[in-house]
Amino acid sequence: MFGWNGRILHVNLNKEKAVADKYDAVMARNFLGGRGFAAKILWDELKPGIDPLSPANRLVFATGPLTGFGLPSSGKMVVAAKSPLTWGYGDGNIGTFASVQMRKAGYDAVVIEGKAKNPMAMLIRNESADFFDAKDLWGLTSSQTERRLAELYGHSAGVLCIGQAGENLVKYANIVSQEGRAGGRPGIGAVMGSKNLKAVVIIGSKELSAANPEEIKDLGGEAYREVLAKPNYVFWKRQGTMSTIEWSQENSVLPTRNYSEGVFEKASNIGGFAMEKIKTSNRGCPQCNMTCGNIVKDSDRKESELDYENVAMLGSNIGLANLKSIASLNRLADEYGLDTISLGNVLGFAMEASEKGLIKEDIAWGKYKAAKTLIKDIAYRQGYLGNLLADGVYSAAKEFGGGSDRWAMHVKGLEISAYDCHTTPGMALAFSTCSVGAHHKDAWVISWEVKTDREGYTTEKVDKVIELQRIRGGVFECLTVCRLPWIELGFELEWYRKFLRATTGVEMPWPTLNLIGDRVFNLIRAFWVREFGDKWTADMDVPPQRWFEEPLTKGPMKGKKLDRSEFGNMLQTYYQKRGWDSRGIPTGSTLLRLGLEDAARELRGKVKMTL
Ligand code: PTT
Ligand code: SF4
Repeated sequence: MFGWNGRILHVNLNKEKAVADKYDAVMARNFLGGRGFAAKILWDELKPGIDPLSPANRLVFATGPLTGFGLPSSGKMVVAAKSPLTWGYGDGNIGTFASVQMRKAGYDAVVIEGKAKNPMAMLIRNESADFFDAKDLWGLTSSQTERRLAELYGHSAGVLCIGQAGENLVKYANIVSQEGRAGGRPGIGAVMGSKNLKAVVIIGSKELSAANPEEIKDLGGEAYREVLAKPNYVFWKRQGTMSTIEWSQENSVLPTRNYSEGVFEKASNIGGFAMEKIKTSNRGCPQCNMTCGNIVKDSDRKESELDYENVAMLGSNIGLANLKSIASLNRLADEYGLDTISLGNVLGFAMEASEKGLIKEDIAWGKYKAAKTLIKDIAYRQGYLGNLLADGVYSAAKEFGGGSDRWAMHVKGLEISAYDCHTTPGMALAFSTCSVGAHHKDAWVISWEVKTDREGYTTEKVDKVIELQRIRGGVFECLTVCRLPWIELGFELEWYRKFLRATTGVEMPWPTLNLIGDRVFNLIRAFWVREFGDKWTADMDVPPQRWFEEPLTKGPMKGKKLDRSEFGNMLQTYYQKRGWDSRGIPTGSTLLRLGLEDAARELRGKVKMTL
């Protein structure tokens, strides 16, 4: 095979052993890489019902056939496991040198099982895998850990590590790399912590084999130049994702005070232009020439990297309007290895519970110091509230009672990303049906939706959600390349087919790529259904009650909310188009059409299936 290394490294932490296994061209062509490989590995290797924080869970790091080549924004990888937050499939996408180094070490994925007896770290260097004591690293923040490891192995070594949140099994702990890139929202960092694994260092020095090395060189050069020439390039370098704050405010979708409103009275204090005034530099992922990490000095005079989601969730969603203070909270999240989206959700949820008198702690909207203390409590699971909030809003609502489940903002247990959907049914559908819970990654339909029939529950919207789930959740997550050149600068999709042909020698027309996207999406759905069995109903795919029950009270969309019955109809149309039954379970013929015979067989033994 060209392009793919054809090897996966299987690590067993109980035995402190690593063995490289080959996989064949059928696996490569059917699942491509990244999310496709992760889904297939987790489906094949996990027994349903296992505790995600037990040694039986698998932690998967997976790259794609473009990773490691000189191609734009291709330095990312998927980190995946059964999620301790949702008990379903979980993954995230992280920009890291570890992706490039893993491919150059000769692997396309690393799969880790078992649990080390004591805190441990691993060094993978080409054919060798060494396990070493990490008691000196345990308890350190992510940046302290990375700096120690860089002293030992050099700055170009790839490092994936956890902070204290992962060690303490906070259910939305993520994995951190390069002091500010973080991935694995559904608690993939907690899975790493449950294995007593503080860090994985990867160093590779092999040449990647490509079908057409000359073509890659030419295409790469041309593509990088094309990115630079895009009209929006200069503005993108200035603000990156931060300009979305102004966009969300203008369109009444900026999450404000636990998603009770879509406009924030002080949005201009925390937007892209405010950020530019305190910005010091740009940082980014490997292989990228449109780096978008906005580095600012925070209120503790330390460096913090700002993105839209981080600022909306730790700013407007908790009623905080001081950008430097938001940056400090964001830095703490990176240091502890806490997902900022879930963190902003639990903080907003606790503030609302405090306001409504459901908890005795006094944490008012916008109180920076209270938020800072609470973040530490969560990361260390200390105190009643810190420990409770470390399990996410779904669990906290059960404890708080008082109808708080109606404003616990999650789908399937994963907290919602930073878009209020009182007035955007299409985006609500995207959140409801995303493969990991409420994440915007599979279908960010909202930008198209607000420009078209904004409040409609149309078939066209259903089609658009599915189209995006195929491209973003499928092609980009399987190739593990960054989707932002396409979305933000209009870098044409056709490039990726050309890249794929040059690296692998395989010509994949769009229908084939879409089929792969559907195969992976359906396998992930089968994973969820296998876990939940007969408890799986269409209610798993429903957005939070707040959006149906409490209209917006401010801004141009004042008085609006979602319509429950229209949403239900739209969801059923989505199921029909996906080839799923009325509970959202793939039919036998859908699974067989996608070549998922295993999944069809196993699900038949678990739930009553439609043929
Ligand atoms: C992603 C989610 C996002 S999406 C953001 S900001 W965004 C948050 N970032 C966090 C952070 O930072 N620190 C932290 N402690 N927690 C964080 N949680 C949140 O995680 C990220 C970029 C961004 S910035 C986005 S949109 C795009 N996401 C991509 C994706 O998912 N797939 C893909 N093929 N390309 C993408 N390109 C963009 O990458 P999750 P990163 Mg991330 C500091 O992890 O779990 O997928 O959730 O990886 O390397 O930091 O790049 O406005
Ligand atoms: Fe990373 Fe941003 Fe570049 Fe994407 S555009 S690869 S997120 S630095």
